[in-house]
Amino acid sequence: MRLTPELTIFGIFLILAAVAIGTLVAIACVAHGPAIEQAAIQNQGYRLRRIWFRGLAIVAVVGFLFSLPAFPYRSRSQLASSQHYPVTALQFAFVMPAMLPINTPIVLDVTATDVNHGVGIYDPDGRIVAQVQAMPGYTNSLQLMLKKPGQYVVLCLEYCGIAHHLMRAGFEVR
Ligand SMILES: [Cu+2]
Repeated sequence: MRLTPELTIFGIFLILAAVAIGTLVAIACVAHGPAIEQAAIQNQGYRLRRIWFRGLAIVAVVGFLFSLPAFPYRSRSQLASSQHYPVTALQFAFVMPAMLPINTPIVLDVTATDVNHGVGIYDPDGRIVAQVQAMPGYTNSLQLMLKKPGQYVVLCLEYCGIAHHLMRAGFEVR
């Protein structure tokens, strides 16, 4: 059996679950004695809750401030200067460019002519890099920066009719 990332994560989950269950069983084994009145531990519980809440709030605010510069969406002016490419989904094909530039901020303007479709973009290694819905009467603007050269695959990710499974397109990135 090949060790896939999914199996690795499952293995880590099993180990952590075993540790958590073991800890609870150990606590249950050593913690006996008369029950404590709730009022006696209530204030301590509230105090712990306050500390926990304030700690989480600080972590959230600091994390937000530090991650803000990496915000993945472009500003209005950056969007205007990005290269736009039309993508149209229909039963049962995609109409789109055969080639897209590498390491360039691009925008795919995605729409559909008949029913809802999904546009899933897979890089040359078969990993999904972006997905967006294609809807009739509406244009979704998908911001992208393709960093790997090679042949990309586009698959429909939303069941759209009898030949949905045949909806497959591709483009080259270089
Ligand atoms: Cu489909």
